[in-house]
Amino acid sequence: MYPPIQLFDPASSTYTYVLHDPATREALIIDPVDEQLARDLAVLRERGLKLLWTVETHAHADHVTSAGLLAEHAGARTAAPEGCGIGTAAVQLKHGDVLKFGGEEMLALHTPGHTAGSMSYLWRGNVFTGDTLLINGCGRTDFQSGSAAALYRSVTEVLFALPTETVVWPAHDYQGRTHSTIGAEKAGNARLGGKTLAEFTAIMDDLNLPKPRRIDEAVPANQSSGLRHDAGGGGAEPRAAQGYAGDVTPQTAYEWWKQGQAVLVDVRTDAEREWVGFVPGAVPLAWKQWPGMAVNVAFDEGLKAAVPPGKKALLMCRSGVRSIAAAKRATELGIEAYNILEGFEGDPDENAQRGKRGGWRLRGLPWRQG
Ligand SMILES: N[C@@H](CCC(=O)N[C@@H](CS)C(=O)NCC(=O)O)C(=O)O
Repeated sequence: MYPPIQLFDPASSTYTYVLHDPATREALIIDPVDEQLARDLAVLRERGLKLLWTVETHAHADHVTSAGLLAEHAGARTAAPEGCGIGTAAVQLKHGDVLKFGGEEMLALHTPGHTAGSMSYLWRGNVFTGDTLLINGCGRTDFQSGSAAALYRSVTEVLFALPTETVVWPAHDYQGRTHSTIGAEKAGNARLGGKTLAEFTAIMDDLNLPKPRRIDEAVPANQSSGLRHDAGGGGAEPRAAQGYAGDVTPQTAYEWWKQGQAVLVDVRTDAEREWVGFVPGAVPLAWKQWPGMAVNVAFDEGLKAAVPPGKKALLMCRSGVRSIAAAKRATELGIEAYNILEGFEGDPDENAQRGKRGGWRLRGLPWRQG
């Protein structure tokens, strides 16, 4: 028996969990936080883990997931509860579904209440309860399709039906506690232990919690796996804090390019350009290349040669994620670099197919194949 790896984001008091199969090193991550992307990639690298899945317990209101970024950087597939409106997740989980990693299996349990789609996940005597059941507490039920009655049923009928020794791993703790057990929560949870539905509803009605600070930004971002394509039509959305000049829509990028202000650099692989299509006149300069998607050692020299002083660089990849890494590198090289939102093909749709959700091609901008 080995425990999950528990990681903490202090800004949102969020716990992220990494589970793995020690034999195959295949892993899964639950509720990753975008600001902790570098830490999580380092954990995976240091432990020699291959990330197969990113999994959400629900669309969070207090922080943004790194699921989309992990899919891009670590090659994971995204999974999320089907009732959470996370249309970009490749797998929409239903109650009873199983996610496999190596010889391990994790079972999805629909536990609505904090949100209508919320799920908990059961793995080897551990239950990851998201915001359904917290240590000596529970998720609030006053927004985002929350329901105190649904949460009461989820906890008392689904989670409390698990063996008492089952270890409870919540999505948050605001007081530094790390885990609990079903037995301890059944006996002592101040909101739910031994309480009737009426008592519980009265407690929840009385909480009067302030709205999470980032709710208006976080929920829509989480419903697209944390990939924020939110730049306004006209100009660039400043992203200086993130290490590059900004994000631009494909249309804005096209205008800047046509006006001669900027050089359009396609950072996809040769194979992507060949098979999916390319923009005539764009500079082909891969950020990463097969095999292994290692960073292209000729990127820096190629970029410096392609972008004359005084011109901006517009970086385009498949969906606007790899191009962020390339834009950061370009900025380090002293170039005013912008990421093109949505990339060439946009995000995957509900069938995990690209090309229907945004992207240079869908926006009707010039491109060719073959
Ligand atoms: N103060 C935090 C939010 C705290 C909060 O509302 N947490 C939610 C989960 S995102 C909750 O369900 N809390 C239950 C509780 O505090 O009892 C923020 O501004 O982000």
